[in-house]
Amino acid sequence: MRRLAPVLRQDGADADLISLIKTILAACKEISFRVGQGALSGVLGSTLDENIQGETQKKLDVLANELLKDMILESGLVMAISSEEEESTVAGNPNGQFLVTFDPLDGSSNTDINSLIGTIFSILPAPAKADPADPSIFLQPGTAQIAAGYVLYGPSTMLALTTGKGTRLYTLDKTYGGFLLTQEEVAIPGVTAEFAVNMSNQRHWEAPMQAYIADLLQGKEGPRGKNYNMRWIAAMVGDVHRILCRGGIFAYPRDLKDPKKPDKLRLMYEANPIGFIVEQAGGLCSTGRERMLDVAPEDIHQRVPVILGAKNEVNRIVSYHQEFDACK
Ligand code: AFP
Repeated sequence: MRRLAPVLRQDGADADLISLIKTILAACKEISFRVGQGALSGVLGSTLDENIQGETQKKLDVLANELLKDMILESGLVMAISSEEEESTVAGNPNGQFLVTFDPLDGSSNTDINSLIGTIFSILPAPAKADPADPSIFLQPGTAQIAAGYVLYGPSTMLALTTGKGTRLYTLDKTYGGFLLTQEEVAIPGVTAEFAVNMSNQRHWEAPMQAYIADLLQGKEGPRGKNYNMRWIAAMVGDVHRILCRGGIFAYPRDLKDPKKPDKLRLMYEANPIGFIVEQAGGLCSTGRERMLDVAPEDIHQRVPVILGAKNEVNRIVSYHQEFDACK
């Protein structure tokens, strides 16, 4: 089985990018070990603190964030980092050629139930001669990403990674201590019969999403003429990994539950890196109204509606939004 670095070199990644990715993965290996230890290493449960998102921080959120932040900054390769767990960006090497934004532990509500969790990261170019302490250097569209990946902490620890030459899957070989290539080319089928959405929010969704899911739920007696199955892992990395492995559609749509916070998922360190991975695997990622990677960021913790996966389904949901907006 092929190791990560030669595959990245074959994909044209330069030595500094490979070194940065290996640094991020070294932190993820440590996180994987701690997650695997679970209650044995006292990492379960919550702290008494809240993060910038107003969420109670899990001990593993804090541990994962510190590991990634310290190791990435120590590499000297990055001008600054931005994390879900950090209110503002953290300056690094003024001559660093990269910026890294990351969700240190996606699905942290799953930590205490031994379910799937992950780390999501996005690598952007650092603007030349920029001020490392200026958060606006991160406000680049998803199309500017140089690389993106997630590490899934499950029965095995897996990596999905793209540098713009397709999406590949790797598995952590805990004996050798490195990630080995286990799926060269990932291709998401255009059609599917499996969807993932938190149905408990249905009554709060906009009309286009209500209509789309209502069609699916009518099964073969309904307008889609076939039965659909539903899954929800409550960790985006877990639901997206299933889609990379066997197809499907995932949505965390806009809901009007709390008009002040209509969207849940974060653009910079959830939607954009996952969108890059999904597009490079032949799928689509949209807000319902715009290609995710074209969204012009306004804030490092900006939230967006997310619809991704099988091309035909994403295009259908976008068309429902267009019809709805055209009637407004
Ligand atoms: P946490 O990291 O706070 O657990 O949130 C996970 C997440 O951002 C995303 O990974 C899930 O798809 C989604 O939220 C789960 O949201 P619900 O708890 O509303 O189902």
